[in-house]
Amino acid sequence: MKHSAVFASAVIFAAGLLYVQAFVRVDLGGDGWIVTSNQTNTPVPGKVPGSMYTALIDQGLIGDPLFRDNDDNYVWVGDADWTYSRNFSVSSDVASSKQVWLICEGLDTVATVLVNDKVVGQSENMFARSTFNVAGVVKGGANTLVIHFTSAVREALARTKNSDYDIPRICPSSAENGQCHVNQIRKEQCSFSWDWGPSFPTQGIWKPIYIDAYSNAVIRDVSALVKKVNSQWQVDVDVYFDVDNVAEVKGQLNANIASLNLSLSQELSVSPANSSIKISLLVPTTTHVPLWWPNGYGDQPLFDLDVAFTSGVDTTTKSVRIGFRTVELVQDPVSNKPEQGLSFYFRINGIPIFLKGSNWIPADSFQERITVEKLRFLLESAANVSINSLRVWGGGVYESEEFYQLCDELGIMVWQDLMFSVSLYPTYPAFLSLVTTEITQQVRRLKSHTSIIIWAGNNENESALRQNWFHITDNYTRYYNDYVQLYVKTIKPIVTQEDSTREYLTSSPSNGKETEKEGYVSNDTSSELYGDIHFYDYSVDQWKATSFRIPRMASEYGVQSWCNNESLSNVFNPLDFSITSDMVNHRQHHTNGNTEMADEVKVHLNLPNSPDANVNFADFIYLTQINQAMCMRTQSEHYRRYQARLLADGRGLTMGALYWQLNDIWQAPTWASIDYEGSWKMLHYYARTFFNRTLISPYLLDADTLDVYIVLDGVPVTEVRNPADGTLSFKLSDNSTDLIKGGLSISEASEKLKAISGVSSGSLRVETYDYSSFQALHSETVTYNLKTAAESVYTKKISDLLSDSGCASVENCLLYLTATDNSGSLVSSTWYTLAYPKSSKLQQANVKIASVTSIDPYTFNIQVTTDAIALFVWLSLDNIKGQFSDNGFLLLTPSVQVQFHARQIVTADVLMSQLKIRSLVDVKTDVPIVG
Ligand code: BMA
Repeated sequence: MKHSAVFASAVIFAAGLLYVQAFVRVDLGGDGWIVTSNQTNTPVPGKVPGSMYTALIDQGLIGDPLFRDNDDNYVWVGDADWTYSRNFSVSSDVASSKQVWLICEGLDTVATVLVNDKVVGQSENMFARSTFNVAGVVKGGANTLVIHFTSAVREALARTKNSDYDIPRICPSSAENGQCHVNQIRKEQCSFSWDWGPSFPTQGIWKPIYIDAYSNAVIRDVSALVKKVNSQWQVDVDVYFDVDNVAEVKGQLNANIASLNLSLSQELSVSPANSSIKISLLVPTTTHVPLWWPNGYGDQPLFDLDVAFTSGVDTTTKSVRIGFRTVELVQDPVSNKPEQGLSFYFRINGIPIFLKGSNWIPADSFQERITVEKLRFLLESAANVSINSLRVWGGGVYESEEFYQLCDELGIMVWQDLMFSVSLYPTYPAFLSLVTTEITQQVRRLKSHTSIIIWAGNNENESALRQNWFHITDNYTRYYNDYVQLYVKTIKPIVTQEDSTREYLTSSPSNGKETEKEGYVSNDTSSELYGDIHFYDYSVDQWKATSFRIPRMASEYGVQSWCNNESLSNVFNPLDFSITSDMVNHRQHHTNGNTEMADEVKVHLNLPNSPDANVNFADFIYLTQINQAMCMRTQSEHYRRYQARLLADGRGLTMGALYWQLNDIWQAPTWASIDYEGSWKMLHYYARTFFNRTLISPYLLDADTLDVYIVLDGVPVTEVRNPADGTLSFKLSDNSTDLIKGGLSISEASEKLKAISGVSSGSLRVETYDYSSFQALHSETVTYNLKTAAESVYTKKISDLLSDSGCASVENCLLYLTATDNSGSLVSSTWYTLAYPKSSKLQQANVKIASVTSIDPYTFNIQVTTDAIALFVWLSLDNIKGQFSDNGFLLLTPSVQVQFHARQIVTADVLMSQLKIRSLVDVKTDVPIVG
């Protein structure tokens, strides 16, 4: 326990040398807690933040919950009731302060709180802060604090009685192997299991807990919204005080953005009835304010805004970091024909921006294990492959301060769901009251973050209701009314009141404005003409561009693959490494997931059939990762290609591709691109190419025609309307007037224009290779000069391609494509096989690591050699963590150099001894390789 004078000095000598205690915070986090349960008699030491699972792990009382089927073995842990208790002491000055409050930033979830054996309050929402008045209860000297939690599993069941009708989803699918009724409690919804994660229904104290003692008033929250009003930046600041029990407190409020030389000071009087204030800082138009840009568009300058309130001896301060940017969600008719629908895209600083990104799920079942380093690694991994946006998915948690700070710093735009997912929810008054507190607090906490661009009420609940996922047989109206009650009547007014700078969508996916028009549950929730869609269809061929829809935005789409083989070593026994093992089945939470993956592998790559079960499983993992990477490459490029195209039926102008999902919660087969051990799956390496700033995108327009697009990102585009039919299009913005109209200053506009010159024109070279030779059979070069950010620059009949190049058949050849700018520098490259690898006439390539040389203790050059063209060349390491500059790549030359960036100090020799390499032909299948 620490006594800390957080804001101002703890002790002040006032007139007459009177000894006065000012604001004091007593931190009750860290060690010193005892955790007990009604199932075990042994008290164990606990930590805050923490849960009972990590307390038991730390004492060796349970093993690794992620090991094999320990999620089953430890079901009892979630069924028990757990108590956290500790002693603490405070000085008599603290105890006798006028205001003494126990602040719990996050209790998980249903809890009764006692101080010195007296119940001081209850809490039942993991997402809300609870504050308890402990004046007169806390004594100078020794005190006790006891928090009794009840089993979330049993509590969820008990709460079903609060409604006189069933509220599905009642239970997860049997494959998900989890607990029921999680929608009844305000707790991380995936903690009862999900289709990518285990059930660990935690209890504990997952956020800071402390006592605040002061005399008059304390700033509890500060939030800021940055706006542009009549070309002038304005920072609206809300300051919220805790000032209970006191009639009126007078003081001085100061708000200050030091680096902009901007401050405001005013006398203030706060009272219980009047406990918040709004102030606005106007940035003089003469002050240069550098803009915040999404990743790939510019820098992310951030500014500290410090707020202080001094009243008598109390001075409290709070700071937030802000950035200057505007955000708009544009939903305008795409043409004069109303039936063609509305656009759906984000404009940042006046520029339409294509969202390239993924979806974020909780990074661990036990939130206390998520370190800033882990967050930084995952978010930097995202930014490093040109991701500019992430959706914080609605079945997890409102993420930590550090998460949003990192997104602010990295230019990752955040689509923020509210925490409701794949379920209907209760609407009895006490539930709505919990939600009201939660949403108010969370929007206030998060809205200062520059990275957040949108709020969405839930994940997929509109679709679930409309498409009747839960097989409701009667009284649809009742559930519809509940839906509207929750997301429209309760949440919407709070979000719009709290945040005037961002839109609120009731659901994701939704049809945006059209959803509103249709009473908030649209007839066709996955319409391509409005809003966003989620696309999952495991029955279509996802290596074929024609399999996909053409929406305004795809905020989820994905296919599964297994996590990296090495990542299973901590959680599998040797015999588990087999396609048919119980554990392989146990880790799969998506119904038929392993079969689906096998079916997809069979269509594109052939199934492995090594007689050695371990080898066979490793091969299967590798093949599922190839399949996933290629499916997501095909689909992501498809969306990027459609950003500047509007079809005659109104589809097109697709302005976002967020694949499902970025990260993992355990070592298992899931949709993630980075596995739980922090190992990049092949998909993550592929994202670097398919989200590349200059993308070369070859695809089959139809069975006989190859088409190649160049897609640009990070360049300013501007909207244009065809005067004849009102058709909306985006063109590369080639004059500063467009940009100045959009809100940029002249210098910002000219800087942005530079981003276009140099990338909008150049040459594309298309080379045809026969698998049997490193020499190109044929090469063709075309020049391009783009007027929009995505254009077809090369189209050719496959038959012409074969005859021009002298290639015998599509099975014999692949294409290698490179783009160079006008000065001849390479700006992008990619490859494309004309037939699926399963039928391609690959050679038996012998891929090898020739040498490893160290550049510094973390960086190594790896020389890779081959005697034939090799596909999906995969480098891996058992125990050394790090990333390769490329992986899963095509080897088209006898030798290439790849870099390895280790996340630990390692030597070249050790690396050399541990590195493994393989390519597709190393997989033993029924079908022989035809040379
Ligand atoms: C979507 C998501 C998640 C789910 C994923 C994969 O429905 O919103 O709920 O995990 O698909 O099935």
